[in-house]
Amino acid sequence: MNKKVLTLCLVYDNARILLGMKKRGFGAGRWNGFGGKVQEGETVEAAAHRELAEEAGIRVPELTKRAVLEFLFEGDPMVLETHVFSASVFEGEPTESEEMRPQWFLHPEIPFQEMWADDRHWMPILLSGKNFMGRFLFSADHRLLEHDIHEV
Ligand code: 6U4
Repeated sequence: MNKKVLTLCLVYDNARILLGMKKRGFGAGRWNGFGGKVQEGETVEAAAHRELAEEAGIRVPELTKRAVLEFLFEGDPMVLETHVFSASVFEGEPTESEEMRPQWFLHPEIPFQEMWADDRHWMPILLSGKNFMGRFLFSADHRLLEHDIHEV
């Protein structure tokens, strides 16, 4: 089984969450957290900081580990092992990059219909402060077929 290690960072407080519209590549046209592939010789946490700076133009003094999510696609042996981090304090002004257009959303206005189909299942758990693990199976055309989430 092949594995790709990815990061995903969610910056939020009690009222709002920062999401980015992915402008190109995998998941283009969807709102998502900020992140990407962990590079060779890089720790997962260093990759999370780097992607947040590259894609949203912000720095965070501290990232908190919140979840590991596995994404699988029917007919594809690759597992996307995605390490989810959160932060509430950040430095800088969220700025559009080549890859993402950042925007704040109030919690009740998170645009789940324009996001990956798994997000509606775990984002409320994330915002409630809990840690969790999840496994999600998608069809080749990105419909969510199965999901399994455990709080930890
Ligand atoms: P390039 O184009 O090589 O710079 P890179 O930014 O390294 O890409 P990318 O964009 O492929 O990596 O990373 C995918 C991003 O999408 C990661 O932050 C993880 C996230 N992601 C992938 N599947 C997801 C899913 N089902 N639900 C979700 N986020 C997902 O919420």
